[in-house]
Amino acid sequence: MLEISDGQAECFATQGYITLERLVDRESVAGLRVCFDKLFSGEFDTGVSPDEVNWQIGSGDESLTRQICNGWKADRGIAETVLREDFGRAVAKLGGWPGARIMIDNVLWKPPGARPLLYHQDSAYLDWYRPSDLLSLWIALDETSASGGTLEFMPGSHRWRQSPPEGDFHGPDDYRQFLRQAAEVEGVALSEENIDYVEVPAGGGSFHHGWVWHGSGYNRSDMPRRALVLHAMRSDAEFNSARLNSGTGRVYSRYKRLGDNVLDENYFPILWREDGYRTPGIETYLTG
Ligand SMILES: O=C(O)CCC(=O)C(=O)O
Repeated sequence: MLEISDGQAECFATQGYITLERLVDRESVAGLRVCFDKLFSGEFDTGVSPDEVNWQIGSGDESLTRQICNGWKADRGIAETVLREDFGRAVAKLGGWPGARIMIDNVLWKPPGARPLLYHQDSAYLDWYRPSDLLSLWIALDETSASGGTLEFMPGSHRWRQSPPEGDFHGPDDYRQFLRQAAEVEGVALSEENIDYVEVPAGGGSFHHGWVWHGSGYNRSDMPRRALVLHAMRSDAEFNSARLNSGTGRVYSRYKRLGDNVLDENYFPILWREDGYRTPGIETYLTG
């Protein structure tokens, strides 16, 4: 069971992220790696396809980071981790929220030699729901290092101006281009010493704020860099009907109900809420 201390919550509020050495145990890491193999081979156990399948064995560009979004709908092994109640509680504590629900998951696999992922602020893509707050839990399934293209953060940048999304997310030539621009606007002299790398054993990882600048570089190691990400929103969030086609809303507004703005719990289940509520269908789903 993950517990977030007050000290960790303070650190999160200051930096916009925290790093933890252990989020899931060794057995879960091994199980999740098998789920990754299956998902990228097109084996979807539940019969439901993930919402975004950006890479498959045989057709995917080998120089890019492999990505699938909402692997939890296709694979109960992924669901067991990203729908964990204690993860929902931890996110809610860090965000000061009444509860947390899953927005989407990301299944990410950066093989040796693969290109970077662009520095960005997650929340810039997310005004299709409101409050549009986001908090993410990034779980490493391999030991991570700066040279292996691990996740990196600009500390304190969640307090910077909010920038609109720009550029290619996958494999840009200059992955820090927009971070540099944002730093200049803030009057911050950016150097390598400013950057904080998430260097953790397999099973460790980080939590980050929706507005913190982050990205990741080339994988110059001979090891894969796999990560499972839970992107969570507030339990009381709703669709923003004026912005349904903005950012990733182009994909996820398909789950909007006809008559209201409620985020349906079948697609955005509540992991934890302060009054003890958790979407009942989660347990039914996990037991198959
Ligand atoms: O794993 C990465 O390199 C990027 C992940 C990311 O952008 C995120 O979790 O928000």
